[in-house]
Amino acid sequence: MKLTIVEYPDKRLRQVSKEVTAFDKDLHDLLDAMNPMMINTNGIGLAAIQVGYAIRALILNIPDEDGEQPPENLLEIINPIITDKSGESLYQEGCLSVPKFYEDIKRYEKISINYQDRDGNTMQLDAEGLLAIAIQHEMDHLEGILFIDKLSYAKRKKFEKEYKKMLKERKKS
Ligand code: QAP
Ligand code: CO
Repeated sequence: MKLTIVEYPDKRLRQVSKEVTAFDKDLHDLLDAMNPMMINTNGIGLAAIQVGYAIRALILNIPDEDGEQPPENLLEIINPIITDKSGESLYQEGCLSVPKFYEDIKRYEKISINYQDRDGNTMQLDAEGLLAIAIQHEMDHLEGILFIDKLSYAKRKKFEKEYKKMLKERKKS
């Protein structure tokens, strides 16, 4: 299964992803292909829509103290729902679908989610810190929302200008 990252301003990123109902080999193959894609591109989180599949599935692997992302730390989250949230935190986010741009974004500090694993088992997770931030970022992708949508009008305008320039420069090489 060969995957490529869908990049802004591709309209596919605006789709609302559909609930996963079949926990079958197709789902497992997709998840198995998303993991190396995320690791090899220096990602910590990846939603299925970022590789063109509009289903409510995402993966995360938050680097440990040594900056490592061992496979046993991989989280596969299907059909997540936030059941509780509290606090506020600011973190400089990026996104594999918006390369080379980073900006401070406000998120909940702590969240609780219900979700399903790759076999459809119901799971519960309490998250804080970078994991909580990353889950919220990836869950936004399921609704077609990007972190740049949360910028002030002035910062968004600056982003659009810089990003267009970056794409143009990239096309030359
Ligand atoms: C989302 O983002 C996230 O621009 C995951 O050139 C980010 O993995 C959640 C990346 C921060 C919480 C905090 C971005 C790699 C990776 C780039 C990513 C790039 C190469 C972004
Ligand atoms: Co993203």
